[in-house]
Amino acid sequence: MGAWPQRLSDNAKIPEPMTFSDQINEYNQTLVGDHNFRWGYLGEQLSRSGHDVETLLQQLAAFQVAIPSWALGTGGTRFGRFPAGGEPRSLEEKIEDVGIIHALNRSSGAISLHIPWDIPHDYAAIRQLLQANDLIIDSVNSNTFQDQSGQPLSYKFGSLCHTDADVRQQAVEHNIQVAEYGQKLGDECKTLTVWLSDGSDFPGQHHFRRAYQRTLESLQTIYNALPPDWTMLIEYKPYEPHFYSMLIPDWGTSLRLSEGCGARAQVLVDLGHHLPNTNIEQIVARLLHFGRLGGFHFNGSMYGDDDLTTGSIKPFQLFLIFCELVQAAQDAVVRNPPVAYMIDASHNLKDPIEDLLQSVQNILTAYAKALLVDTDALFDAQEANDAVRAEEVLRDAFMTDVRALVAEAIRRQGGALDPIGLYRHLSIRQQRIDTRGKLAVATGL
Ligand SMILES: [Mn+2]
Repeated sequence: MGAWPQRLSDNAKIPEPMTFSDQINEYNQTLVGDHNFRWGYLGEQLSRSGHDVETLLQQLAAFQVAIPSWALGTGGTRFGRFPAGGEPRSLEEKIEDVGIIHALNRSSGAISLHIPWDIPHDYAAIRQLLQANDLIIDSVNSNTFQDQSGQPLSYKFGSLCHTDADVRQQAVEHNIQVAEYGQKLGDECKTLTVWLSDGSDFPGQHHFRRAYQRTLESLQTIYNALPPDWTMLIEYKPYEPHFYSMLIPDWGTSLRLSEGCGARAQVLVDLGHHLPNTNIEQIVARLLHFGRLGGFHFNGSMYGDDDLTTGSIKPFQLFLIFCELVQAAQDAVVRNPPVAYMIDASHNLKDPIEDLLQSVQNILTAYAKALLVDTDALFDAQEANDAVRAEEVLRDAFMTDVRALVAEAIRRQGGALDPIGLYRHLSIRQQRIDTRGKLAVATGL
């Protein structure tokens, strides 16, 4: 059989539609001259200070922050909600949105899934969609802070701490089921995050010690039902939704509960879950020292659990937290498992995708600055009780403008030099509104 005669010359081929990667490259071309100028200067400055620039770029490239499935819709308060339009209506559309974020910044390659807001139906199709978007689902979150329709027993007076053993059993089974959903979503999903809204609103309402003991036993039952390679993260929060006492108000309680479960139970630090001016970096250092820091929920806080953009209010604190993480990673004495990094924010004014892009950019910036700290000089100053010198070492790194370093790390992985700029340039929100509708509202909060 002979070959078909060639009818079309190469020049006459119908042009392929531009891929997203092509669009990123085209956009980067418009910025690369300016970027190269700034990166050339910074790279030289860092090399002269003794940094291995290639190592810094690799460390930044390796850093991934999971995007929560509940943050892709516009947040709100109990007073109102003002959706951006074109919000993802299904898990599939949420994966598409995270896919855009990851394509733009190459640093958001994982999704933290909320059950029951995002229960998968067709597992094979979800796994395929994840793969097509270069994403994984790395963790699942249970929900015993709301009553779902058709749920036999109410969580009004608590879940894992409840006085009624049947309510506790229902909450335990829900957590085990959430982990089972996770197992079907791929081998990368090995983390169950438990945040309890359990607490009391009035003095005398709870028997503190009995409520704690019931919670411990419930958590132990969940922990023992998890696959042996799974981690259970226990999150704490000082107030809200209850305003007199929360069952797990602080890191000490989370730590004690995790120790009571086993080695794969770990503490999760949510930046917004602290009273104003709490020294979070010290908490992080303590947990690292005990080998119990399992996960992070990034957000920004002015007064409480405000869920503002990470790094928007206290960038220096975010940097100090990363200093602890970086120093612990370099310290052979520290026996802490890998930390799961996740965003847990939902701003009520911004386009959620832009908010997430900003958050990741701020996180990478804080991390990059922490990588620049001259730890030898810092430790010397600490040993010599030279408070001024120690602070200057930190400030020297913090005051360095690392934006070109972060941009270069993202660019080398195929991301955009200006992720939000390109997102706006391509009118992606408008495209979402056109396809999903102005009134499309995300499942979840
Ligand atoms: Mn959280």
